[in-house]
Amino acid sequence: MRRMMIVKAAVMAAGFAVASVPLALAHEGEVHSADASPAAATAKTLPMVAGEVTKVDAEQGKLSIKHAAIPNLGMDPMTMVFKAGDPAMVKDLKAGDKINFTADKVNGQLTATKVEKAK
Ligand SMILES: [Cu+2]
Repeated sequence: MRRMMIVKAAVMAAGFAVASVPLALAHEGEVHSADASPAAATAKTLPMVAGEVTKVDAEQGKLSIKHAAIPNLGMDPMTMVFKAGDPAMVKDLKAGDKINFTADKVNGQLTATKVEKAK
């Protein structure tokens, strides 16, 4: 039971849909999760990623961020839209702000879960 939870967390951290992991793959999943145990740990402590806010959509609660690579999402540097994890983010930020932030998939939406202004 516990092991399954860990496998699931590792898969989610990798950003894959977990709805239908076939039971036949459970064994491979175990091996993989052993390899990826550091990744499972980062699911709780997400890596800070450097970025620059390019647009703030206060109405939609969304931020466009030109971001560096996001290891926990397997994402290369790019500019894209994130849901603001906290409504306060769209009030505190403006285009051009340099930030450090954490990103994760929350309810299927790529979300900036924590944002700090860079100095
Ligand atoms: Cu991206």
